[in-house]
Amino acid sequence: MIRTLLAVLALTFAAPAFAHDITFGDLQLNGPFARATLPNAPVAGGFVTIVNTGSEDDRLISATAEIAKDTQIHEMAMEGDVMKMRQLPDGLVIPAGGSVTLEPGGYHLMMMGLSAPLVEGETVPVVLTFEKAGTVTLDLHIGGAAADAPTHGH
Ligand SMILES: [Cu+2]
Repeated sequence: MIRTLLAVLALTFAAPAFAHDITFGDLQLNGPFARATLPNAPVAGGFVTIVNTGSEDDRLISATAEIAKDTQIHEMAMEGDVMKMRQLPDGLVIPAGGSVTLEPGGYHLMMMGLSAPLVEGETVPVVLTFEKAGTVTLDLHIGGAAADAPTHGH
């Protein structure tokens, strides 16, 4: 229920600003965004909806960002009453004919060890590698530092 609400809020908040959608083989990468960070913030999340129009599953296996020492694929999940996040060591399956949304409170790209803050209105490039589709560079549009940004325990 909370996740659904967050998803609706995130979509409502962010949808009009998106102009960085790309189509890449059988994949559509829609609405890539990140949120502005404070100076010296150690981490930032990256978000995008990945649609697989093909007939075979694909898998997001890695991500890199020049701005970060390390970029990981994470999920948020409830552990008892506590929202925690963890790295997905096997990546994220994008089912054939389906889609996966990376969003605040859910799956996300975790940029760790930032060398510079993320500035609202700019973009930050990330390189995504998929098992079948290959490697693509995606520009994340940097929005405001929204108050409902996920809390990260790193
Ligand atoms: Cu994370």
